[in-house]
This record gives sequence, C-alpha cells and structure tokens, in this order.
Amino acid sequence: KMLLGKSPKVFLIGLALLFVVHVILFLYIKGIFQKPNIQIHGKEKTYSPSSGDNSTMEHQSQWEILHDLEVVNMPPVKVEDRGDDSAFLKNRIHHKLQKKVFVQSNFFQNWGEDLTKDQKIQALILFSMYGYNVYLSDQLPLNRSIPDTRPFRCLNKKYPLQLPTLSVVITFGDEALSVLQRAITSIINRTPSHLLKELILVDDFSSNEDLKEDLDKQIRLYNLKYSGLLTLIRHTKRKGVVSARLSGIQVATADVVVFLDGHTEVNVEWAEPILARIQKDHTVIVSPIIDNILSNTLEVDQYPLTSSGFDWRLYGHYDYLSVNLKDDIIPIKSPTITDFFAASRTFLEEIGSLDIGMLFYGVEKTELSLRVWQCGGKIEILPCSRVAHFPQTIEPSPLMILPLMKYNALQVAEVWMDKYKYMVYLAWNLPLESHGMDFGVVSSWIELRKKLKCKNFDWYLRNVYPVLMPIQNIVGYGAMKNSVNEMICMDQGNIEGNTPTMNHCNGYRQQFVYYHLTGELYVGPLNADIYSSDRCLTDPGEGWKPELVSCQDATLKKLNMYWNFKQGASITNKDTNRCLEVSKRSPGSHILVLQKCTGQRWTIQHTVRNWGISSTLSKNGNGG
Ligand SMILES: *[C@@H]1O[C@H](CO)[C@@H](O)[C@H](O)[C@H]1NC(C)=O
Ligand SMILES: *[C@@H]1O[C@H](CO)[C@@H](O)[C@H](O)[C@H]1NC(C)=O
Ligand SMILES: [Mn+2]
Repeated sequence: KMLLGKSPKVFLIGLALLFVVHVILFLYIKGIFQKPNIQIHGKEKTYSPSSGDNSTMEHQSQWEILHDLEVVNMPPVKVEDRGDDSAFLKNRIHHKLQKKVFVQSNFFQNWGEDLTKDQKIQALILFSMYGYNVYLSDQLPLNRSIPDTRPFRCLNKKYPLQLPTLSVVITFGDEALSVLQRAITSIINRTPSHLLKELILVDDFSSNEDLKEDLDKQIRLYNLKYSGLLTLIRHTKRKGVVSARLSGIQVATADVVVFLDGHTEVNVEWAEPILARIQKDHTVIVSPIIDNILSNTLEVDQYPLTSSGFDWRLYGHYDYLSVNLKDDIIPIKSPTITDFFAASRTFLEEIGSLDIGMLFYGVEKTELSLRVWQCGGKIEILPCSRVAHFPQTIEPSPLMILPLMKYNALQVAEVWMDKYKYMVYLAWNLPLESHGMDFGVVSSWIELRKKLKCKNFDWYLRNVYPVLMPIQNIVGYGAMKNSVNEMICMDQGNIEGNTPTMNHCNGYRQQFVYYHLTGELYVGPLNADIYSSDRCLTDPGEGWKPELVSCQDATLKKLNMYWNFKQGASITNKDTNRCLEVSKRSPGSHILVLQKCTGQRWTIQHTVRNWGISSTLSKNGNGG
C-alpha cells in the first residue's frame, strides 16, 4: 500500500495475484470451513470474545496477518510438500525476511506499540508462523498467573482427598517452545502432585528446530526436578491428533487420562472436578470449559457456559446453551465432547478407545460422542474445570480437510446413525445411492456396536440431542441449474442479504438447494435443527426480486413459499403462479427474477427415489 511507485508494474501484478489468493483463502476460511469452536448456534453469528472493545486482532487469522507482511516483487515460492501449511508459510516468510516489509499492522493496536521496527517485524513473522503472539510469550514468565474464570460458587466446592490418579496427554505439532513450556508448567503447578501421575507429550512430527534438542534438554530438566514425571514420544511422520492421542494412551498408566494440546494453560483446581466426577461414575466422559487466550495480548477471556453438538455434516460446534444459570456449577449434560476431554482409562478401553480412522479434527469428536452415549456412557462439561487455550492457530487449508471430513462423516453415519444417515448425505450433497465414496472398513465398529448392545441413533436424537431435526420429505437437492446457461447455479447470494442469485457453479454450500415434496425450496447450507432456521425461497407477490426468508417466519406470515417443481420443468409459485427464471443483467452476469413464465427449465443435481429415505440406505442399519 505505501510502497506504490517503487516498481509499479511488477508491484501491481504481484498485488493482483496476492489479492486473488487472499480472497480465495478468505472465502474458504469464512464461508466454507466454519470453525467449530467459535460458532454459537442460535445466534447465527460468530462468537466474539471481546465484542464491544476495539481489539480486532482476535479475528485476524495468520493469513490476514500475512497480508501485512506483503512486499514488493515477491519471488515465486517453492512449496515443500510436508502435507501441511506451516512449511508453506515459513517459506513465504523466509523470503520476506530479506525484503522490505510493511509493518504498520493493527496487530500493534493493543500491544507492542513501543517496539522498534525490527522487533515489530520479528513479532509479525512469529505471529504468521504460529497464529499467536510468540514474541510476547517468550517474554512472559512460564509460571504466569491467569485470572480465575470459574463461577464464584466453584471456589467453595470441596473435593474428596482420595481421588483417582491422572495421566495428562499433550499432543502438539510445531508449537512455540515457550507456549508448550507454559502448558507444562501450568499443569505441574496447578495439579496436586499426588494425583498427577505422569505428563505425556506426543510430538506429531514437528519441524521447528527448538522442539528438537532444546525441548529434550528442557524435559531432562523437568524430570530431574519432578522425578521423571514427563515422557516424550516423537512421531517420525505426521499422523494427526487421534493417532497422537493413541500414542499417548498406550503408555498411560493412571486411572484417568485427559487430552490437551500444546497451546493451553490449565487454571486453578482444574483437575479435581474432573477426577471427582469420574470417581463417582466411571462411565462419564468430561470436558473442561475452554476459555480463550487472546492471540495478540495473551490475556485470558472467560468463555460462556455452553454444551457442544454438531451439524448434519457431523462437524462439531458449540451449542447455544439455555441452562438455568442459577445452577452454574453443576455439570452440563452435553451431546458431544469438546476439543479436550478426560475419561476413565478402563472405560475408554471398554468402548473401543479412539477411532484411528478419524483423520482430522472435527468429526472425531462426533464419532466418540455418539459411541459414548449410544453404548452406555454420558458426556458432561464441567463449569468448575477451566483450561485456557488459543482458539486460532495454524491450520491446514480447508481444501485439504474437507475430503477427509467427508470421508469420516460417512464412516460415522454408516456405523452409528441407522436410518438417519441419509441426512449426512443431504448435508454433504452426496447422492444417497452409489455415491462412489469409499469410506473404508467399518465392520469392526459395527461388531463392537453389536457386542456392547449399543442403543440406536433414534434414542440419541430423542434423549440426548433433540436439537437436530431430520427432514423426511426432501425429494431433490444439490446444485440447481437453468436451461439458459449450464455453467451457473442458484446461489444464496450475499449471506447478510436475502436476495438469492445465480453465480458460477462452485460446489460450495451456498449453492445447495433442497426441494421438499411439500413445495418448500431451501437455498444455502442445510441446518435442519431447532436453532437456526433454514431459508426458504419466497415470492413477495410484487416486484421482480425473489426473497430468502427464514422458513419459520415464512410459515408464520403465510408468505408465498410453496413451489411446483419437477426435474427438467419450470419452478412456479403455487400462490402467485409466477415463474422463477434467470435474466441476463450484463454480459456474463445473471440474476434470478420472478416473472410470467417463458418456459425456462430447471434441473436439480440429485433426486431421491421413493420420496425420501432410500431403501438401500436404511436396510443395513443396526436398529439396536
Ligand atoms: C473504541 O474506539 C473508540 C473510537 O476510537 C473509542 O471512543 C472507544 O472508547 C474505544 N473503546 C474501547 C473499549 O477501547
Ligand atoms: C514464578 O516463579 C518465580 C521463580 O521461582 C517466583 O519467584 C514467582 O513467584 C512465581 N510466580 C508465580 C505467579 O507463581
Ligand atoms: Mn488447539
């Protein structure tokens, strides 16, 4: 921005390319890949820990920060294929180190104004690499105090003196050493030493130099001081969080095992509520409340009490909670675990431990949670147990994750969801039959389910997670195309707005359409739960613009929301008889209009035989 004029031509080309890349990344991050931890259902907006103040940094991702570092005439970048993005980022940053860097970033709005330019550059580079403020972390004491975020009544709670022992498993990959050490220090300082049996670190193939000899040295020092408390396991290949946790379980010996990651700080008396609850009932799996560590100032921000659930893609997120807040210290029954959880080691073993087939974050929480509830366990979130955590760190690109998530979701649907699994196919926009997606071998899990006489998904829906509302009468779904131009698809348009439009077909959820036997047309991602109403296409009766309205509102207000449609035919409003058609606005740009029918035809990507649940999909369900 400030460097215009130096070598304008190259700069402009470079800037244009970078802009495109960032727009694509931004769209992916914001639109396609909804982060599970920051979405509160029911409010239909992103949870913002400090909304109200001016700190924009919490929402600035490493990709956006990277933008602040963009330089003139950046050379092409060699991307090492390590199967993740960190190498890519480092490579980019390394090039920039030798270049002139633009350091005026809102990163320094709340912190570090007094740093010199070189220090600022260093701080930004570290932030880009890790997704949190490593420069500051390196200066803070490892044993720093953090605010006690528990509800007040927790402070008076007494726990039994005799409690089960605890193995803490920390899995990490490419963590900043000071952040990892602060996690270790907080656990050692805030867990009663007679209960903390061991601390197991699993390094999932980090590439950082300081996580090699430096970490080994630190661990030797800890072990001298705390008589062999720490164990370090190193993977020689990146295997993912489930694999890393399994490596940890294999060496764990205490009664209870708890899983954390490397960018956490446990709070006072975090372990006692966990151990007391599992002592009382060893079939309960518990999660602490995860408070946020702000990524620039490293302040701890209290997180509200929530339970945790998932959408029909089986992707985990927090649910808006309507608990009676007078009872703010009793365990919260939760449909799923959150990112961190603790379990009796023997109970976890009984129900099949962790599923190594779960390849990436997101669906693995749903998998374990369905297994726990359906096979006789329970899940609770404990308001008196608090763990602070950086919510945003470097993540692989959504492009890489989505296929893995889909693969895992289908496995889970196959094993645990019986006749409801069709909803997962609808949410992912996959054909109900012969979808051609290989989802691996699930027979051992089906056998385990039989052996443990686990309950069925219908029981889970009715007793644990009535929030999800399966839809029975969708008869057509996926991309909706018009005979005028096969390259464009119906699209929900601007997410803030309510005017659907036509855009180039891109396969994203913004272009999913669901047609009901009863005439409703949903446009956009499928929610199908009681919190977030899906959006129905309506004819306002006048003007040419179709509107998207929450289906609940449309029903209440008796809007014109029912449409006649058959594959390859027109879309006609049942009340107004107007047709939904495509009109050219300018070359290459199309819009949706309501008008007198001119004979345009529509086709929808998938149709459902037998009006609803496919017979082949429901027949091998294991009713329970
Ligand atoms: C945010 O910025 C505005 C204007 O710059 C200022 O008036 C306000 O006090 C700031 N709020 C906080 C919480 O810092
Ligand atoms: C951290 O450790 C130092 C040195 O052992 C000690 O002086 C200080 O009081 C500790 N701080 C906290 C918050 O425990
Ligand atoms: Mn994390």
